Amino acid sequence: MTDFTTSSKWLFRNENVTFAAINISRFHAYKFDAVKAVGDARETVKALSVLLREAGYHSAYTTEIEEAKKEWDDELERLGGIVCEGPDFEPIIKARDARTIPEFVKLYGTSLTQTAALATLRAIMEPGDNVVCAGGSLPSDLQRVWKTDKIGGYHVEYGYSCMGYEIGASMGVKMAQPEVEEYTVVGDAGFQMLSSELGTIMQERVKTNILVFDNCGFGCINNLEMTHGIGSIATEFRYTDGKKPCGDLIPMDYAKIGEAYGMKSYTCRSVEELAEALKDSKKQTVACLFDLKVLPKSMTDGYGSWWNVGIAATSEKESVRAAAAEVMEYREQARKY
Ligand SMILES: Cc1ncc(C[n+]2csc(CCOP(=O)(O)OP(=O)(O)O)c2C)c(N)n1
Ligand SMILES: [Mg+2]
Repeated sequence: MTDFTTSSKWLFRNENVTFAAINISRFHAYKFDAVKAVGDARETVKALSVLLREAGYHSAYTTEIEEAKKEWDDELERLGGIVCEGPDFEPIIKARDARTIPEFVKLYGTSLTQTAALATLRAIMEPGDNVVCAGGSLPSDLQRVWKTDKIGGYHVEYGYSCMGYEIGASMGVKMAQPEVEEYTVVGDAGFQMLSSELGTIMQERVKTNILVFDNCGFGCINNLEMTHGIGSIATEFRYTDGKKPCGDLIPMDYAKIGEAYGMKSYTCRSVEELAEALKDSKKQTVACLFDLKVLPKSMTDGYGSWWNVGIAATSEKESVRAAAAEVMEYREQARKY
């Protein structure tokens, strides 16, 4: 019952619903005022099934779960198939600087979207391979679109979503399970925070695969400020006019950073290029870096979710005051515990 899963305690509000929680931590089992069972999940489920069978319990659900799953599988297929066809591309996220998409397409000549890149990666990974992630828009996208096939195969730092964690973690995860491939997905800003750990990866001769999602900025923060009435301020990587970063987008070549460390590097501007690069990387014994030119604003969005984000309650901007009033309204609606 984390912040993401519950939309900051706003999602599950039906007063007629009581939660049953199984958790090894008593503290966590209390969440949502649940009827709690403190213990190992598998053992508790086993014990509960015996008790429920004895009590003659029958679930009221028939095909609902299967249907919901089918609907979601269709949605994942749609997300995985989104391709940018040119400067007029209409990405998932609507709140944006009108300059950004045409400028990015011209800068990199790319058709790759974030959702398609994730789907391509997942399809090419072998069962049992590991994925690592921490900050930016990727942890919430992974929570929505990723399918995990083993315990521990999904190593995502949801505690603080600490940017910079990714590259060190890629090395640690690979060292823990050297027999399978490890794939780290990291935003361009997260990568910039601790790319120096690539040196340690090379020093220890650890073969990791690092996929840098270059969308020219702090994508998820830009989304947040634009949907909270602030506008796009200093969250895209743009040249400054000496005061504000309001100029053109700044091109960056992350593949060259990988090469500088002696890694095998790839630049990917389409699903096809990414698929080829991933296949080739499996033959490499040296660590690999993928510079993915992913369209800004092409991450997932919506699905009726809400996130409790702090915002100034007093501001000269009417749009910020309106956004603050809305946050307060949602907080009122959210469950308190
Ligand atoms: C160390 C750290 N500082 C600040 C933040 C707040 N923060 C969350 S996401 C983000 C921007 C991430 O940009 P990027 O890594 O490029 O990912 P994108 O959102 O573009 O996918 C920031 C500044 C954080 N999570 N960790
Ligand atoms: Mg980014």
